[in-house]
Amino acid sequence: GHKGGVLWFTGLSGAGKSTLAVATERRLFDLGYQVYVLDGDNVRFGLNADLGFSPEDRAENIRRVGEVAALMARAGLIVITAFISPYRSDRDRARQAAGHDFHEIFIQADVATCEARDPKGLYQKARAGEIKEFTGVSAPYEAPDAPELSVDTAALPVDACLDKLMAYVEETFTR
Ligand code: GGZ
Repeated sequence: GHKGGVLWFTGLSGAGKSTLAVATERRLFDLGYQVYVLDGDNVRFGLNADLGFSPEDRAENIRRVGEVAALMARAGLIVITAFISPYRSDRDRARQAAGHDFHEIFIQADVATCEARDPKGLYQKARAGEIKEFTGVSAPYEAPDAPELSVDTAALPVDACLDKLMAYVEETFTR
């Protein structure tokens, strides 16, 4: 089998984290890898249902996800996390929790591109002031300084992003 590890996706809302996480999970699963995605859909409604989007709550969100991801990786899984995780210090703490098996992957797209996509209409609401502290509009996003991998979804089509991710994973997780 393969070793466990954490693929930590970070990027703006609408950058493509969840789309690429689920597509990568599917491809790896079909190749026989044990893989699981943690994202807002399965964490913010359960484990982290008590948390909002203040800087403190985001820090606690990422702290818990980092600890859970580290446990799952230690159990031998490839864990793909898809959270904005806008603060460098929070991501660094998640890295420390996982030890050597942590891979920071920048799912990169500028605010204008994400805002043009706006699949859930959240940017529009944020601009109208209906959502406060929205990342990229009224809350900060601190881009990674030295991610293990960057995937530019504003410049590349989904298939090319996926190929890049798969190439990285297959060279990283020797079977
Ligand atoms: C950013 C928000 C906010 C605010 C709700 N700021 O595109 P989405 O909808 O599906 O993904 C976003 C998700 C972000 O949750 P995370 O747990 O990834 O954030 S963090 O890592 O910063 O804790 C967005 C939605 O929740 N959303 N309000 N104010 N995104």
